[in-house]
Amino acid sequence: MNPNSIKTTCPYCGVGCGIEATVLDAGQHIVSIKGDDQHPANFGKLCSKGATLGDTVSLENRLLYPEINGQRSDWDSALTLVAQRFNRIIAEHGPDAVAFYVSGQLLTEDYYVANKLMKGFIGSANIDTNSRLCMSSAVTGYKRAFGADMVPCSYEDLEQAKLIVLVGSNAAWCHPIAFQRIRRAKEQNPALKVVVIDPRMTSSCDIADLHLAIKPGMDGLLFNGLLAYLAETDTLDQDFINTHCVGFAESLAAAQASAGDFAQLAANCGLATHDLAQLFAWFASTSKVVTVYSQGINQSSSGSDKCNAIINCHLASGKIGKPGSGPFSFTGQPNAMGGREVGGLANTLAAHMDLENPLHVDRVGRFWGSDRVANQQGLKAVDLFDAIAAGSIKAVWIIATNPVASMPDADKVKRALQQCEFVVVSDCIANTDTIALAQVKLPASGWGEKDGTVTNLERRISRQRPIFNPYGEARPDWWIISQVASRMGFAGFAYQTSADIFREHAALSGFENNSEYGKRGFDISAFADIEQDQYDALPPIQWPVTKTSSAGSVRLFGDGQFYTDTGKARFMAIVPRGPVNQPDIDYPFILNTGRLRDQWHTMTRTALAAKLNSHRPEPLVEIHPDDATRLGLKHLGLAQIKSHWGEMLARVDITLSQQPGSLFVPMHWTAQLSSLGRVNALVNPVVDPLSGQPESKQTPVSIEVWQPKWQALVLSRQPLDIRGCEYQVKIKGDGFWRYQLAGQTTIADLPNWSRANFPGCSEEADDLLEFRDIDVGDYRLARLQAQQLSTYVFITNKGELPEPGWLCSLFAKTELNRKERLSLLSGLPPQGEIEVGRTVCSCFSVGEKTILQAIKTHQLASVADIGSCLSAGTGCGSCVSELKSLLDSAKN
Ligand SMILES: Nc1nc2c(c(=O)[nH]1)N[C@H]1C(S)=C(S)[C@@H](COP(=O)(O)OP(=O)(O)OC[C@H]3O[C@@H](n4cnc5c(=O)[nH]c(N)nc54)[C@H](O)[C@@H]3O)O[C@H]1N2
Ligand SMILES: Nc1nc2c(c(=O)[nH]1)N[C@H]1C(S)=C(S)[C@@H](COP(=O)(O)OP(=O)(O)OC[C@H]3O[C@@H](n4cnc5c(=O)[nH]c(N)nc54)[C@H](O)[C@@H]3O)O[C@H]1N2
Ligand code: SF4
Ligand SMILES: [Mo]
Repeated sequence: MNPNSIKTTCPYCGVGCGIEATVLDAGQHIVSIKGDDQHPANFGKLCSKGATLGDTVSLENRLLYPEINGQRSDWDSALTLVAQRFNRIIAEHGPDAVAFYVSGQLLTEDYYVANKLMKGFIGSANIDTNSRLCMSSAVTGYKRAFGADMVPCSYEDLEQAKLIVLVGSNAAWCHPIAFQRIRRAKEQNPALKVVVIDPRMTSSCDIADLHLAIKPGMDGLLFNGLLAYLAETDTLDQDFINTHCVGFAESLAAAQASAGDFAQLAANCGLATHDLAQLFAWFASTSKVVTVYSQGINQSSSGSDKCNAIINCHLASGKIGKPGSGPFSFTGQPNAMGGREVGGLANTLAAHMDLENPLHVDRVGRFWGSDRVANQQGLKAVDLFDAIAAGSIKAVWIIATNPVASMPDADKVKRALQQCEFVVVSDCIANTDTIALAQVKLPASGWGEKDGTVTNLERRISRQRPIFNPYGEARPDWWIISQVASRMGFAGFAYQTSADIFREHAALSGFENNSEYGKRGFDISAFADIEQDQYDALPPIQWPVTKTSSAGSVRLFGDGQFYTDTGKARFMAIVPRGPVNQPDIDYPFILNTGRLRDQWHTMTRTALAAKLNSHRPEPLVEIHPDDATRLGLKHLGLAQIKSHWGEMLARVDITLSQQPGSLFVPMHWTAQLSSLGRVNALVNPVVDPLSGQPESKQTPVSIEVWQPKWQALVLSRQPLDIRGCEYQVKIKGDGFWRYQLAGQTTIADLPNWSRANFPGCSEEADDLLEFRDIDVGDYRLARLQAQQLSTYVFITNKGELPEPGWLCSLFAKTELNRKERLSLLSGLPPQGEIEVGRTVCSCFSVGEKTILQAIKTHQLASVADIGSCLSAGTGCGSCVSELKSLLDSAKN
């Protein structure tokens, strides 16, 4: 390890990869990033997002100073104002008139303090988190089955398993480094089988022996069918069921009643009988099975039941608590797990204690020194924003999440915040859809400045360590919250460092935690007295970590003991339900939403890295070719999608990976980067009655051609403020901005419109190249300054826009030659040069066309050949499945 480098953790997904960061220039915020060879989550590997973190830590877009009503302020005024307004509203309307909406991207220490303030001292449980939208159903599932929210498995189990079922998880894109561990395990042990259950064919199917393109929402039925099959084929683990579980008979009866006969079951799941039979036979006959599940299961109005339907099958076959086995919820955010530990959800208390248990409330009250600890559940996210809309919640503090973009029925959330009496937002970024609505903006320090801990999806606690000093006046979230708490008049928030908070959190986890009081699973009491230097040096470790298990715990429930009243695991009787809103004549398609490989959620940070913006540059809608043909939709044309709740525009991607009747749209675009690309404006606000998690994967929608009168590609060294077009997407490139535009109102005078919209392109400018064919409505304008391209405009009324790869590459050139200047007006590369096409490999910026050309010219036959020729696929490896598809398409 370089002696100047600092070990820290990636701030994106729940895999929790270790990073070694070396600051090259602190003043300019230049840092080199590499994977930490020693970190047990990734052993040195990073995916495209982790590897480009260095491109996201500049001052660009940072919120640097507190603001009140749009004016720069100072910390003292802002903190005092927040404390006073909250106190006043609580005095007038009671503690339930205020709320916090926080995030699984906070550090554990930030989260702990926010929860302590709201539940312990304000005395309301109106603190909910974006984790409600993410894994609250998984929490309900585990709590019902095990009596505690405990993820039983580890990454090691993926390597030891003989069958891995990925259900509702696109791990290849969403948990890339964990997925690569599975890929490697399969390479080393070809007998390891992988099954993907997903209505779409995703990149995760690349290593699958079997892909079950299930009818959307039918997973509960499928796993009920599996339970019935295990009973029928006598492949249950009766000993385990009898000794360690309760409720089996009822659960089996419910499963049998819903499943019906096998042919019927397969038909109801939309699957071929032989495929379903294959999965069932493999599950029944394989001793070591891990079922990995994520948002295709959780984000459902019956998500909790689906989780339990999966867990039931593992309990019934004894496939839990043993190496290579278990129901493994892949949580999404870097610290969703830490949030669960501190009790950051509106229906949990702290350290795995419950709001409705008077003994727990009393215990936490004594520990915190407060007699006003909340003793009933608060409002869950969708209800919480409804209460803001209804005016019963009058002040809200939103921290590290962007609900105007990520909540279902997002326009309603926007309206709720617009009319809310007092909105405070803490963010590290200055421009987000949510912070735009804040009266008070509080600048939080971001990744690279923050200091604390996170817990990854296998219960492993790792340190995030600071590599830079805080920018501007940005401060850690725990500091901001503690300051407000103290100014509200509460004792117990005088923390000096994050280590102070971690110690307290660890002590609470061990407080009255033994058989005399009822043992709680979450216990990190070994750290209750941790010294600052030990905390600073803390190596990654999996909880529980107690005095007797000080090395941490790889796997849970190996002893068959659970955390229910009886110590036995609970089977749940599941009656499967489909999505609440079904397609109808007006909205005949099911809209599925989710993630892309190179963007993180609402793009506030990943879109700062040019490398991450060219894999999928625009909001897109995936549709099956038959549906597209029927509706006259063209590949790369534009489409309007509508639901009962809202509408959007997206670029059409016709693909066989989508099943007929379904559409897929990524969740990422916001109003900051697109005019009409916010998919959550359309998503139904239906929730699971137990967990409150929204059904973000199934909304009935319609789709139709959106025919523009003109389209444009604009490239500019400076960001632009373009008016007067319905479709607009802004994309950051390396040294330039790219705009994809389209409008339905004919522009009467293209040259004048262009000159008015693009700075420096006025009549007088003498450094312009121009081409007009006004009859057909084609117009091009290029501005060269000191031989360099500074602005480029390509407008067409009837034709196609050029692929932008070659044009974008011109911004890296210090001087354009004559051939290039001439080619500018056609938009096509000069003869002899090829258009690189859309980026496939982000690590080495290799485009689709470059790869296809190389396959042809050099007769490349494998991913390894492409790697040695172009380096593509040899970095993070996330593009390997796309390289395989390109090899296949080149063959045909
Ligand atoms: N690149 C990237 N990675 C991320 C994130 C990101 O924003 N970008 N976010 C992180 C977070 S917070 C999370 S929660 C995770 C999410 O990780 P995942 O859950 O793996 O990701 P999603 O794309 O939301 O959805 C997973 C799959 O569920 C499928 N699905 C939809 N409906 C159904 C259904 O009815 N049944 C089944 N079986 N499947 C269905 C979708 O087609 C999709 O492929 O990703 C984490 N990792
Ligand atoms: N349709 C649809 N909607 C979804 C989903 C889906 O699959 N489909 N998935 C859901 C899921 S699983 C999730 S997790 C959510 C995610 O949705 P959000 O949480 O709303 O998305 P992010 O973009 O991650 O928002 C994090 C915000 O915190 C800021 N931030 C980053 N670091 C810090 C920090 O240290 N301190 C502070 N104060 N701010 C910080 C970022 O700039 C950003 O504004 O979206 C949900 N919404
Ligand atoms: S898999 Fe990628 S995004 Fe997830 S923690 Fe690792 S580097 Fe970060
Ligand atoms: Mo998530």
